[in-house]
Amino acid sequence: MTVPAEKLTKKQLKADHPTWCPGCGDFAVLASFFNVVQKLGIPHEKIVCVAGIGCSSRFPYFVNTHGIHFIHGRALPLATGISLSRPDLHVFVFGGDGDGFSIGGNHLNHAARKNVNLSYVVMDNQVYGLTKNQTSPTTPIGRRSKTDPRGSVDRPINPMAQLVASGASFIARTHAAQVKHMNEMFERAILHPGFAVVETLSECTMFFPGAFDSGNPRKGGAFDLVDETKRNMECTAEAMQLAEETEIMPPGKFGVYLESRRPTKNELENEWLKDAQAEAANLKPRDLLRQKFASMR
Ligand SMILES: Cc1ncc(C[n+]2csc(CCOP(=O)(O)OP(=O)(O)O)c2C)c(N)n1
Ligand code: SF4
Ligand SMILES: [Mg+2]
Repeated sequence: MTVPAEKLTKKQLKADHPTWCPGCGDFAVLASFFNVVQKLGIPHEKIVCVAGIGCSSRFPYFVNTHGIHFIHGRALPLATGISLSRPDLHVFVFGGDGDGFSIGGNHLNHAARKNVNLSYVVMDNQVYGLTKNQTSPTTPIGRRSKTDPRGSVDRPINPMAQLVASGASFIARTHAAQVKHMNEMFERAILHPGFAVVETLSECTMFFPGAFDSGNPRKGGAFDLVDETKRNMECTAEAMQLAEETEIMPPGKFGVYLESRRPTKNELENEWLKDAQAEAANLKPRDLLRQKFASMR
């Protein structure tokens, strides 16, 4: 990590006042992002925030960093390009359950399996908030919404199982009402080299209030943690077992489900680039690319 010239402050990181509804869980996620980035002292000019579309995806407006509020479900391919072309930057992706698991679901699978170096926070509220209450891919069966007035009939996806299956190398789960835990998960995700994703249960107080009370001790629920001392953190089978518990024994466990180290796409491409440059008289990457395109004509 590059050492910053001067200490980054929250004041420098804040931008517009968030336009979320009062009590929306996304406020806590934003506060946690400020805390962790400040604590880690990431150089201000090296931070990029990318998002798709949704209430949660409005995130880049509220932070004073490089950033883009992009196309619904397409934050990850854009962030992949930024991460690969500028490995010196810290690339963050923010979005919702609809953006990440529905319209952007396929991009998620591929960015994860390629182990692109970035940190991705999915603010899962189990509903489409921005478009005012439609069923999302994580909405529980039976929940009524504008698209399912008699209650959802479709089996929801299991986000943790999907992330394990797609090959993400760091997978964690937290709750926006558990600030200390959320900070810890974000910090570990940022420090992880590779595709790091944190599913953050973040309540939509407007359309799905109480959705995550079962994981909140202040609301009578249980916030049970993954016991890392009893687990092999690199074992996908163990991670999958924890993922299944989120369905069999809801709300399941919170914490790091998987933390494994394998070469990132950034590292592998860099090796390829160095070899290609050595063979081509140290051409600049853009000239190498031109040469490649010319050979395909
Ligand atoms: C291509 C495209 N399809 C549909 C939409 C409409 N749309 C905007 S946000 C959204 C869903 C957002 O849900 P989610 O990602 O869960 O974010 P939340 O608002 O809940 O934070 C939809 C369907 C769009 N903007 N673009
Ligand atoms: S609609 Fe829901 S998700 Fe969107 S800002 Fe309001 S509370 Fe948050
Ligand atoms: Mg949502």
